[in-house]
Amino acid sequence: MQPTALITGITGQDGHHLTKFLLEKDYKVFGLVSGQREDVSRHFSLKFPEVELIGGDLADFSSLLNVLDRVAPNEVYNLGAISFVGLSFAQPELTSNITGLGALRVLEAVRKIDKTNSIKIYQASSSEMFGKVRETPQNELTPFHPRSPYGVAKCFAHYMCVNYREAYGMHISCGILFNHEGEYRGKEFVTRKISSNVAKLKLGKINRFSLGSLDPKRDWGYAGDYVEAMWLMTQAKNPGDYIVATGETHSVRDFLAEALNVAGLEGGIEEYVDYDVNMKRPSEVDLLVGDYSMIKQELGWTPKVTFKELVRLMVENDLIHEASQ
Ligand code: GDR
Repeated sequence: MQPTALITGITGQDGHHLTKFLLEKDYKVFGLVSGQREDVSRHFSLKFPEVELIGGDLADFSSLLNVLDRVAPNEVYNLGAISFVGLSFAQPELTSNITGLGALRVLEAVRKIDKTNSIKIYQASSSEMFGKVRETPQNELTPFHPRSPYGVAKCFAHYMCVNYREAYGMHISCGILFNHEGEYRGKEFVTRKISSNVAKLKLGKINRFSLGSLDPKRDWGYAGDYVEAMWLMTQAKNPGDYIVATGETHSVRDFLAEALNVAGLEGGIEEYVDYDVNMKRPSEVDLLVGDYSMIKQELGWTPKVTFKELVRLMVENDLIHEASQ
């Protein structure tokens, strides 16, 4: 029988990649979309006409019950969240409600609907939970120390998943995903902000642009690689929590320098980039790098796209995109 998946946050970056991945595996894919974002849904439907989008909201428990009842999925991927760390400082309560309590509502709705305890759940946990890191690299046993309302909300969701797995024997897996980027990344995130502005510089549309601190270091992988890890977790006999990362770390400065290099822009960073104090976060995460040996050993997953390939892919994509605007 054709497997069925329900994806929350389907119109986001990971939703795009996961939808593509599951359609190629012949899944019937359903997506939860909030009614307030009709333009986004329309755009998504043009790209993936075979996917059925259903109105609902992570803030509304009854809508989740209705959607699950109607779809009767084999797998649920909870990717929906307020996902921009910077915004979470300005809207901590909304972030807690959607990113934190939203995950609990999904778990509780599945528990109510799933009489045979057969639905498998993937929860998008985050390296932001490590925050002020206690050890480097971070692994599945590293304690959490979140540094933003977003990180705190993700910790809440993560521990709820662990609790529902232990309390009710549900098949729930959390992927502790480190930063993952690509052509569908929103322009509020630093990698896409860099690739789109570097493309504009190259095309002569702008002369300079602004960024916050160039010092933070992240473990940047390709989102297209990471959705395979999500799927492997839902297929595994036993659920579990896994680090999904590349094992390499690079600063924002490194990403910027490589992007300028790909575009063939010479003269150094200072010639193109100003410092924007508004981008400074009240508390910052300085360095993240993940140890993905557990998922490699247990589920056979490894990242494929390298840092340099990722930067190239994003800059080349934006050069095409910006040229057509
Ligand atoms: P992050 O991603 O917070 O790591 O969370 P983001 O790309 O927003 O920031 C990465 C680092 O770059 C610094 N920075 C800037 N960031 C933005 N957005 N804009 C700037 O101009 C800028 N200048 C410097 C930031 O301060 C930060 O240190 C991402 C999100 O996708 C989360 O949802 C996800 O859980 C984690 O990755 C893993």
